[in-house]
Amino acid sequence: MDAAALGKEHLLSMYRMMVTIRRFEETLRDLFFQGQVPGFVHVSIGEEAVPTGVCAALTDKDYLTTTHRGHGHMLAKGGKPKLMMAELFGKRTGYCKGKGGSMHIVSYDLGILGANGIVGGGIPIAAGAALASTFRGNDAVAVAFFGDGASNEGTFHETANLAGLWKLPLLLVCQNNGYAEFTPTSESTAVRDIAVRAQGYDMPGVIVDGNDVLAVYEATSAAVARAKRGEGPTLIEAKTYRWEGHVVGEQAFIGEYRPTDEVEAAKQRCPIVLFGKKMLATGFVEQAELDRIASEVQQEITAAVEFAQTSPLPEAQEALDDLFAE
Ligand SMILES: Cc1ncc(C[n+]2csc(CCOP(=O)(O)OP(=O)(O)O)c2C)c(N)n1
Ligand SMILES: [Mg+2]
Repeated sequence: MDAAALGKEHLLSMYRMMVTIRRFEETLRDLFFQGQVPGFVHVSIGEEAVPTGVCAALTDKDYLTTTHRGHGHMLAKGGKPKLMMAELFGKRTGYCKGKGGSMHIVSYDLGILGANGIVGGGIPIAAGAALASTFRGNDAVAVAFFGDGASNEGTFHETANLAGLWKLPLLLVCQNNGYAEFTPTSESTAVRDIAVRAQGYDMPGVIVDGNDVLAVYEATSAAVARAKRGEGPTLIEAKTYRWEGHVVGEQAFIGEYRPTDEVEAAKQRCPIVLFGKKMLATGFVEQAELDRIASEVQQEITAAVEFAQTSPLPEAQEALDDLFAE
């Protein structure tokens, strides 16, 4: 895709989002090691172009579901770093009053129908939102983000079948980072390209470079347009790589299971660096502007951490509030 055609503001907002996701997760990882963050933390460092490119093609009224590795999707759909950080700290100022945490964060106002600790659990939920959108006739699309591992779950195949049959306005976005926990995709998945699975469900299957934010944006825009024309779902496989472990702190119990040169090669294709270079090449973005964005993002993340650290924990008597529908 021609970067210049998108316009400077749009390009810079995507750059800012990728840097925000990177700084948010690097900071979160460091705070986890300091013992400040409860529970498990799964970061998506190296995968930032996928949530950024997809969500740049969505509107406020569109929906998404995400996974245990969902901070990037939340931020890219409009999540505020300070409300997210507070949630991850278990504080009552967070998105779910501190009761959701990293893997169960939700914001209905933003169209975020939930992160999900159950692999593949969010996929049928997004299909439900897409079906509701057809009943309401409100032109909204739903996106299910999931991993390569989740594409082997029944929830993926059952949802893809109904979505293809009913022509739902659904985007199935498989963020293929090469591993499910500690198992390489090649040892768990019968097909080399997950996108080919679309053929079985009467929808297009698109492979995209998941480290190229503009390529992700372009593929998503085409899938959104198709969905809005009533032509049904699209499976997008964004090939990327996770730089860090499956879960922060895993080195203590699992050790290294990936070849060092594989990880290093992936780091040479940093989506933020690649996009920065592409923008500089257009000639209307200066390095100083990119530096300014990085420093503004750093300030925002620092403020988010302070907000989280100084916010109160929920009271014990609130433990059962908001858990059951009226
Ligand atoms: C139904 C279910 N099975 C197994 C697990 C354990 N588990 C958590 S994450 C994960 C790997 C998921 O891999 P993938 O879908 O590729 O996502 P990634 O972690 O790479 O982002 C597994 C097996 C789980 N949480 N839920
Ligand atoms: Mg994976």
